[in-house]
Amino acid sequence: MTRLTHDDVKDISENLQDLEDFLVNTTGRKIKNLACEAGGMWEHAVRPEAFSVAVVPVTSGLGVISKFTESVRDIAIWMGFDAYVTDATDIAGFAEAVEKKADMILMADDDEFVAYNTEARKQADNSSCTAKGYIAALNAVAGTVIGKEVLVVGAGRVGSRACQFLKAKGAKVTVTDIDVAKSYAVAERYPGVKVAEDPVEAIRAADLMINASPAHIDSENIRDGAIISSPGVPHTFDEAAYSKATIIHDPLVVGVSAMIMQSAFYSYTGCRR
Ligand code: 2YC
Repeated sequence: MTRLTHDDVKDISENLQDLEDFLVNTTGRKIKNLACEAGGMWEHAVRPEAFSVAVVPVTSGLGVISKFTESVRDIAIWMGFDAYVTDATDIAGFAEAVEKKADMILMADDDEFVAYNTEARKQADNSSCTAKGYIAALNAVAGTVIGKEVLVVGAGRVGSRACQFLKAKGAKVTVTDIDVAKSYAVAERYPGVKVAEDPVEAIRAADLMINASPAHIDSENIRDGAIISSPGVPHTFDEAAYSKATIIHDPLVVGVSAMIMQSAFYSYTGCRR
C-alpha cells in the first residue's frame, strides 16, 4: 500500500470545497453523494449529526503523518458528522474514544486503515471503500459501467478489489500490472476477469480505466476522451493527459468519505451478528 506523505495531505482540509466543485462538475455528485453511491446507500438513511466519530493518531511503524488524522476528521465533519481527533495516540487514543463513547473509531497504521462502528461491531476498510468510491465516480462520468469494458491498472489491494466490485456490477473487466503474476492471481480469484500482459498496450486501447497503480502513465498512451478514475498515489498525470482525458483523483477524500458512510450505514442495516 502506498504511504501518503505530509505533502499529499497538508492542503486537503482547506481544499474540500474545490474538490467538491470538481466532483460536481465531472461526476454530478458531491463528496457525500459519491460516498453513498460507492456503498449503494441512500444518503438519508444515515443521520450524521447523531454519530460521534473519533480519529486516533497511530505512531507505529513509520509514525504519524502530519495532518493525516486532521484531514480524516475534516472529511467526516464535511459530511455532517460530529468528529474529533483524540488527544492521545495509539491504544490510549483508542481507550479515550471508547471512554468518550465514540460511535465510530478510525485509525491507520502503515498497513491497515479501518473505520470501526462500535455499535454495529463492524468495520469498513480503506482499500475496499477506495475501490468502490472510484468505481462510483467512473460509473457517474461514463453513465454506467454495466456491459462496458473497464481496464484496471494495478493488481494490488485497491486494484484487485476494483476488479471484484466492477465484475459484480456487470462491467467487462481486464486487469493489468507490471507483475503479470499478480494479474493472473486476480483473474484466478475473480473468474471472468481478463488479463492484459502488456500494461502500455492495454492502456492505449482503454476508454474506461481505474488506475490503482503508482506507476506513471505517459499521456501519449492515453486515448482521447478516456475516463480515468485514479486512486493511484503518487499521481503523476501531466497537463497533456488532462487535456485528452477526464481524470478523477484525490489522495484521501473519495476513499475516506466512502469508508465513513459505509461504517455509519452498518448501524442502519441491522447487520449486527
Ligand atoms: O498519522 C497516522 O496516524 C499514521 N499512522 C497514518 C498512516 C497512514 C498510512 N496509509 C496511507 O498513507 C495510505 C492512505 C492512502 C490510506 C491507506 N493507505
